[in-house]
Amino acid sequence: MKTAFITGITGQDGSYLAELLLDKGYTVHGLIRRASTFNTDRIDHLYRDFHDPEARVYLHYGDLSVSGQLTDLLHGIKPDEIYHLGAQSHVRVSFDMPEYTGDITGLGTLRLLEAIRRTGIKTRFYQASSSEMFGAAPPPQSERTPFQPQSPYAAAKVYAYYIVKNYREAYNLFACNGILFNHESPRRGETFVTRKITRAATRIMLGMQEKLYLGNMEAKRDWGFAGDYVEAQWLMLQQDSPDDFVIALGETHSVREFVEKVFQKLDMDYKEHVEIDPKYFRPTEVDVLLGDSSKARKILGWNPKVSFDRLVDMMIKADMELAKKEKTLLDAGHNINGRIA
Ligand code: NDP
Ligand code: GDR
Repeated sequence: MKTAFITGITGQDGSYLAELLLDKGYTVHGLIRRASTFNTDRIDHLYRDFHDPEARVYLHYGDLSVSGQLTDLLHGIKPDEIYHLGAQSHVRVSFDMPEYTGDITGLGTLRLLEAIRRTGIKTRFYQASSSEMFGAAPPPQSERTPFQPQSPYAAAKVYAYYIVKNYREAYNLFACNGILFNHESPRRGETFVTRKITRAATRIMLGMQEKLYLGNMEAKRDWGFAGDYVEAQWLMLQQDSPDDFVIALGETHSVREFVEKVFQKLDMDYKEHVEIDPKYFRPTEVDVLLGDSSKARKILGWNPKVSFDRLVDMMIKADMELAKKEKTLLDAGHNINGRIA
């Protein structure tokens, strides 16, 4: 039975990956941050009290900013595979918190690599690299496309990408960069644009919200389903030799198209509800992302199952259920958290 260590286990990808690895018989250790509120909603269904003999998920407090503790954790757990998904992952926020983003999203990767080197554990390492690294490079983008990062987040991910390559070459580490294009799901954080749209549209439909405020609606993204993408992460660490792979569905849609589609599916006209708020514009934008994942399809045999249209349906369905629950509570006189992304 293999043991995996996941940073970012409480995030969208971490939760799907933990499910996948548990299904495959792994024992899963995850890094979580101490917070004054619960931050384990996405993995609560996987967790069992550690006194339970069936327990296979173990959570450890820690932070990507603290190297000594990461070293101790890896020394103690000695995982066969490390999936490094933890990051300050919001591009817009990275302009507000560039130093923090550089520290966590960039140096966080180095701290883990150093922990592996110093402890001397034999392990395989997955780095959550991003299509944001391509930035201004014209589409389609593949493993051969030069990076042109357009944000502090993207610059931090470029640093992490190259330090992974360096440790692979310098120390013969089995380390892979998965260059993943945008992937979404009902578990997507509510401040990312797809989820913000499906949350708002379903609430608008049930009369709980009037307007949806967005930024640049002309940006185009290659959106796939997170559940399919974590499978690619696992596949990369099962190969005979380490390599870097682009993971993408291979079609691109604008934010406007996404909004239009969601509202249409709910029989509404988005123009009556959507307004532009410049607050959501970015100082520098990534205009078009369109991934060429032919290498991953050929070498990893990766084959995504969920189409763009089905992804939109999944997200609408889940958010409609959530909105209905909220409405029931509201109608019964309860106060709900009405904070909008
Ligand atoms: P999320 O934002 O949903 O999750 C980020 C995770 O990182 C959370 O578990 C968060 O913990 C954790 N984290 C943040 N800061 C720290 C810290 N200082 N110390 C320890 N943990 C921390 O991201 P996704 O699941 O969407 O993405 C996973 C990874 O993949 C990220 O690295 C992201 O940059 C990258 N990526 C994502 C893509 C996407 O489309 N989703 C595409 C390409 C790359 P907490 O829950 O406590 O906040
Ligand atoms: P992105 O995702 O920046 O691609 O990064 P996000 O959903 O935040 O933005 C996608 C595009 O939509 C435009 N946009 C808005 N975005 C947000 N969040 N909110 C808005 O109101 C809004 N209006 C328009 C943005 O300008 C952008 O062009 C995601 C993250 O998961 C990263 O961690 C990951 O690396 C990349 O995807 C690949």
